[in-house]
Amino acid sequence: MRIHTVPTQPIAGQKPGTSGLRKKTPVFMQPHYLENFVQAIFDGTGGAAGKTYVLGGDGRYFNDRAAQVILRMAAANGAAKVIVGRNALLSTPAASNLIRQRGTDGGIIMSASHNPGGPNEDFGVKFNGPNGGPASETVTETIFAVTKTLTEYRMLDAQDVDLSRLGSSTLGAMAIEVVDPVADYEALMASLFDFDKLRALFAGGFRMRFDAMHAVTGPYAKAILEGTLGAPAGTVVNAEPSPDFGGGHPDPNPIWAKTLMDTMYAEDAPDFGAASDGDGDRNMIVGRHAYVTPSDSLAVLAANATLVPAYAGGLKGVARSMPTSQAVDRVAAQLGIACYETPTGWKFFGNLLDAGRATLCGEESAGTGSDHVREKDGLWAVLFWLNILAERKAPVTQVMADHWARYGRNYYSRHDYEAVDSAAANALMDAVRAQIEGLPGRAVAGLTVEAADEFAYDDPVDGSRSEGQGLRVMFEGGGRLVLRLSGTGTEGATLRVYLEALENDPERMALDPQLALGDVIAAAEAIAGIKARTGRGGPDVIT
Ligand code: G16
Repeated sequence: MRIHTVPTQPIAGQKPGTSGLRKKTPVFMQPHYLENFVQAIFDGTGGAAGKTYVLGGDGRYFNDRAAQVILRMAAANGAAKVIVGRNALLSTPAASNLIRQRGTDGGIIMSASHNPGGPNEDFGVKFNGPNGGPASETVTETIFAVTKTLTEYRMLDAQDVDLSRLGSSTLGAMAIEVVDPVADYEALMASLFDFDKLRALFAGGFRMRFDAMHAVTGPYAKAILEGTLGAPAGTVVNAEPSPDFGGGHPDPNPIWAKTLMDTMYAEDAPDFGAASDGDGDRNMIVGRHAYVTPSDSLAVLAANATLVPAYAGGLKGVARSMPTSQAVDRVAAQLGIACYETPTGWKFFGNLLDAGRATLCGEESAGTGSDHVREKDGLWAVLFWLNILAERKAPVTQVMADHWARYGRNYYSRHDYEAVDSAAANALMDAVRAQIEGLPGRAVAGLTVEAADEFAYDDPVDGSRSEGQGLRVMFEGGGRLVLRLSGTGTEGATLRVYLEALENDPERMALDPQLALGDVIAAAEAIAGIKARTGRGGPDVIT
């Protein structure tokens, strides 16, 4: 088999965002586009020669073709071995686990996460390092720098590899091992949670609905929930991964998982509902008639962690992204453990987990995880909740009511303005940035600003500094407004407005969050002039 050195030119705009490079699929399918980026990954990480990688993706359109290209390029670049999920499928947390378990040099994950898939939707590629986590900003900056000077890439002249059959083969001089995408992940879950208790829970008639949203967690949830834990057949719905996610938007929130919400708010609702996203790292938790926000979910997991075998010895610390509500901070304070505040992006948790400073991490964007892998993990969060419910023998509504009674309630919501004109979105951020210094002490919409800044993070482990990570305004009484532009969108700019209000009055724990947040919403409009600047009457998505 011949190795070709293919001449190419730098392609503009290959800058990885919050989590890898995400673009419209037709962009990724342009000549040289994928190839340039993959070569930049290899070159930007010291070359592929002699290295072992994990490869898999969420099964979206172009996943299968991209996998063959990446394998041929890995072989041409001298990689020793690639471990691939069957049919090039691996959920993001399962890939993270394989990278760690097999002690590989990293992995390439093909996914645009919760973004829709299909010939005209989104595709993405990201590199995870040897610790199993998304590459740090330093590494992604190096990869981006390489894309700007690239003049050639290497490609092996070879037929497609049969990725449907488990086992070992070779591609040129490179070894390929096709593995069951579920097996190692399930073994990991069994080592963390009390599977006997969970089997007993389902045997006792506990009813659950898991919506896999036609995405990658279908096979995982079927195998673990219905297969191993004995939940009745039909517990997992939309379980067959499809290249366009059944035409849906595989983002587990009350808007995109509306059918699940309808089921969970019906008269005869099951006891517990959950969903996961395109690549299986996000989760949504909903009890009977009780949606749990991701921020509250993180706080509940932290407060109840010692009920779960893996965390019975207590937590070393917790971490949340800056826009995530401060509910977990209150738990950490009572537990007497550290609570870290990081920029948005799972990559920022890696150092804290590696250094043993944090055990649990979470984000408002429906991600929760722990030191068992270096990615957020959707099904893990679901099993964590099930383990807590099995121990506490209480419905989700009760768990939440008890939690708020003890710690107070951080009402929370995120308003998204999608596909906004980029210049208008940047002008809005600039306008707020210009006000920041003068805000403290000012009264806005009935609230008094206590502090305001542009968030910057100094990593306590490696000393690196990340600036420009969102504008935040803190109000007296614990309320907060955060504004930032998304780093995962593929069209224009997405403005995210994060809203939070603290309530300690036991009589006011069951308000409609949008009402409870009324003052903060009004303050956001007064400070940022969102309607005028975006030309929108209101947010596109409220979660
Ligand atoms: C990615 C990152 C998350 C981040 C989320 C939202 O999630 O892994 O850490 O919170 O994007 O980012 P943004 O607000 O910039 O759109 P995923 O699930 O898309 O990989």
